[in-house]
Amino acid sequence: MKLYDWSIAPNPRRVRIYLREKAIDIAIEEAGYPDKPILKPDYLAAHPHRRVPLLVLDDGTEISEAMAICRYFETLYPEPALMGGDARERAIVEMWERMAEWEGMVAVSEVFRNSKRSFTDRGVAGSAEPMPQIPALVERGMQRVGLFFDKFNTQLAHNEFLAGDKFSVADITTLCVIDFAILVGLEIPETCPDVARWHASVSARPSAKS
Ligand SMILES: N[C@@H](CCC(=O)N[C@@H](CS)C(=O)NCC(=O)O)C(=O)O
Repeated sequence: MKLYDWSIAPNPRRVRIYLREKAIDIAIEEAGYPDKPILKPDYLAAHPHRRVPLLVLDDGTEISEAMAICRYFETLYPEPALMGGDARERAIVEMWERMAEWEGMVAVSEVFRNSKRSFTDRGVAGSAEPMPQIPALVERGMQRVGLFFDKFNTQLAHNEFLAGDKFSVADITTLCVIDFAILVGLEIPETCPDVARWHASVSARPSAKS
C-alpha cells in the first residue's frame, strides 16, 4: 500500500493529519515537485485521476479523494473515531466536512487557481486539457470565502469543535482550508473570533504539523 502525497498542497495534508491522529504509518511518496506547482509527469501518466492524494492498495486498487481514503482507514481502524461514533455523530461530522470542502476548499481554490500566474491554463485540478483562468471566479471565490468564515464562526461560537465536543475530520478539512486561505492572503476576519480561537487550538495539535 502506498499514499501519493504532495507536501505543498492542501488536500493531501487532510490525509496526512488524519493518519497522524490515528497513528497509522504507511509508505508515502511525493507525487509533485517541492518547489513548483505541478505533479510529476510519470505520476500523471500512471494515475488517471491526475490528482493527489491517492491511495494505491497492494492489489493495485486506486482510491482518490481525501475523505474516501480516510473512510478506508476509519473502517479498518475505528478508534479513535474521527468520522463520528454513532449514526447521529457520523451524519453531523459528514455534514460539516462536506461544507468545509465545498464552501471552503473549493472557494479558496477558485481564488488561488484563477489568480496565480503559475496556474495559467490550469484553472481546474486534474484536467489533462488546458483550462483557462476565469478572473471573475477570483472575486466570486473571495465572496464565498467570506460566507464560509461567517457560517463556521456561528457554529464554533457554541461548539469546541465543528461537529460538537469531539475533534473530527470536519476539523481537519477546515484547518487545511483556513491555512490555504491564509497562504492566499485571505486572513481570518476580525469579525470571526470563534474561528480564530478554534484555529489556534487545532493548530497546536501535533498532527497539524503534518
Ligand atoms: N476533492 C479532492 C481534491 C484533490 C485536489 O484537488 N488535489 C490537488 C492538490 S491540493 C491536485 O492534485 N492538483 C493537481 C494539479 O493541480 O494539477 C480530494 O478530496 O482529494
